[in-house]
Amino acid sequence: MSVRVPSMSVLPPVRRDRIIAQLPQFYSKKAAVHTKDEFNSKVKTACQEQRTGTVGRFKIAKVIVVGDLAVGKTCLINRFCKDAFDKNYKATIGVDFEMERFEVLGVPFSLQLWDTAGQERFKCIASTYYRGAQTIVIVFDVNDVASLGHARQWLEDALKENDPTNVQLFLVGTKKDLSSPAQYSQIEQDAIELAEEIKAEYWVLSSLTGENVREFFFRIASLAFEANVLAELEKSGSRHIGDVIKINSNSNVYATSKKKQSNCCQ
Ligand SMILES: Nc1nc2c(ncn2[C@@H]2O[C@H](COP(=O)(O)OP(=O)(O)OP(=O)(O)O)[C@@H](O)[C@H]2O)c(=O)[nH]1
Ligand SMILES: [Mg+2]
Repeated sequence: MSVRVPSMSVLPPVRRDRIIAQLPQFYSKKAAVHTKDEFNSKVKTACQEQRTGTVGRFKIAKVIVVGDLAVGKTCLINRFCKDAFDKNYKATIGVDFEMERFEVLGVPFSLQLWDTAGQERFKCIASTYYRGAQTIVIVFDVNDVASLGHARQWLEDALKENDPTNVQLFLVGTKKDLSSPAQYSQIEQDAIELAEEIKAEYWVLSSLTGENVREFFFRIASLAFEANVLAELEKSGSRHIGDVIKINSNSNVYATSKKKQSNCCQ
């Protein structure tokens, strides 16, 4: 008996509330991956001209979510993916993952969200799933200074499995709803300082109320998408530079394809 594997073309359309047409803005200017108002112009043009290479066909960005136990990693993912919130704590055992499909500038793009265990005894299993991440989200609880103190260690562990120059980092404070403004502003100062130092983008949110959750994931998806398209353009650009075309098969005349060179990365 043959098994039919569904192709990408039979996937249902992307949900209307997962369509991104504008670059979502950062949370804090002091700690942002970048502070531009719009998507990179090369990326916008490539999307309009459908020159996004593997992005749009089968590109999936892997996102790993790490941090101390009970800081709210699972609740954060569930709020975004299922619009649900569970007030009872159920520790994640090892890892779990969710797929989220988006459409960015008219191009399909997916995030694979890996929810990892914060408990020490499951850390070993969880860390085997860190490899190949394009985005690392380090979560801490804004009501728990120790969880922010451990952020650096989580980052170090996640980077052991990944190329630091090729990942986007986010430092995220959760449970804002439980914090008073005075308490919160103190820890925020420290968090922004750390984010600046490790070159992470800083966010604060609440999975209970949903504040900033959607904005945060839209920002992750957009920045990962932008980086992926730029990498595709760079790849195709470098291929074209060394490209030679045999212009006369009967002679030994070869020429560099000027046309291809001038078409790429515009
Ligand atoms: N008030 C409030 N509680 C939250 C929020 N996010 C999570 N919680 C609670 O914090 C507890 C832990 O949340 P989880 O999401 O399970 O924590 P986790 O980081 O996944 O924990 P591990 O899987 O053990 O690593 C649960 O009781 C949640 O209900 C939030 O934004 N506000
Ligand atoms: Mg969990």
